[in-house]
Amino acid sequence: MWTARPSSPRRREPAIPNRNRREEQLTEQPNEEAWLDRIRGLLLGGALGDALGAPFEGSTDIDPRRLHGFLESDEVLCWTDDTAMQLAFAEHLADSAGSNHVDDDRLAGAFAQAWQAEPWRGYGANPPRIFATVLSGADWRTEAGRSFGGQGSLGNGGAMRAAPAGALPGGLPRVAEVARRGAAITHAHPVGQDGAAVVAVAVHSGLHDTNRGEVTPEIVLQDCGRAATTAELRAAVAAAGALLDTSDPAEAARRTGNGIAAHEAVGAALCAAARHPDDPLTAVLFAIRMGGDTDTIAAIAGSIVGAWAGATAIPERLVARIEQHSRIEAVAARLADATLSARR
Ligand code: R7I
Ligand code: MG
Ligand code: MG
Repeated sequence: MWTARPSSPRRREPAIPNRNRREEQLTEQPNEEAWLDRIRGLLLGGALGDALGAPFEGSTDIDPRRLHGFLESDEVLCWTDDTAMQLAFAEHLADSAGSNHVDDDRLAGAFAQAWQAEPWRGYGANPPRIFATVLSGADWRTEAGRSFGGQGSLGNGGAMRAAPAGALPGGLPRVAEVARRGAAITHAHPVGQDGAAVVAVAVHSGLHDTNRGEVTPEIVLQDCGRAATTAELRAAVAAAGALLDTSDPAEAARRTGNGIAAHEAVGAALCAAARHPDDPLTAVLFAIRMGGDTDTIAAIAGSIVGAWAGATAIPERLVARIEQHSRIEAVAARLADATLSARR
């Protein structure tokens, strides 16, 4: 995304562009080849983080030897609900990017069908109930609003699938809005939706670094902070920004949290991404070593840095190990094509 950070990172004074320059950066027409590489990075980086993190989900103390052994093995990298939902969202956006219109009922149907086809992917407690409502033809909006005593879910399930919205044209507010709508199908709580908006904005902000090196993690975090509408997500973005020089994942996790709530997982993922903006694998490994909801934190970090740095920054031997990597490549090609065409 930008020129490599030194191995022992130093705090840099960010060169924050003025608002007009930032608008210009975000609307510049990307190069076709670089765009495809970044969209491939978005989806493959997310699947990589999900699959590498999955065996450690819920652990507080990550054994580095076990993580290293898994990384060096030949095992297929099997992903979970995070990637299943991300792919369903990406496919929907690829189909609708041209019209720049998201049909909430059709999207709800796509999520529900992906769950019905593979209910064993490790879904959270609440979404399957809402997906069953969708499939029965009943009102899923009411069902989503009923969750958790009528406040809706603030889990990270909306955020974990939001990254593809970052590829859409139309600017940061549009991207944030689509991500919120994608989350709202299962997550009626404002924090659940705000987590999704912040993830999509992080992707969008870094994807548009057409003159590589101009957009720093500080600028991305500033865009994220502007997009956040809840105190929880504003605090999560600020926590990630304060941890740019922290090399200890456990210490970082103590500051951001690493739980299943959207603001904790998103804060942790932003921290890992901002620490390693040029290297999706290192960002993913940092995220896993933060512990807690490891598949989700690493999936979000992998999507963000994958989008910033491109798939060419992910080791090929790992891409080859990702379950259904050819299908993921095909979805990426469709999303890249649709989002680029929609800009013309
Ligand atoms: O958010 P969601 O889709 O779960 C995603 C997680 C990721 O880690 C995936 O990898 C997968 O393992 O699941 O599912 P939800 O059931 O909506 O939310 C997840 C959990 O967050 C719930 O089961 C609750 O424990 C908790 N939670 C809440 N707790 C109290 N009050 C969510 N919302 C609330 C709340 O409002
Ligand atoms: Mg999962
Ligand atoms: Mg998880």
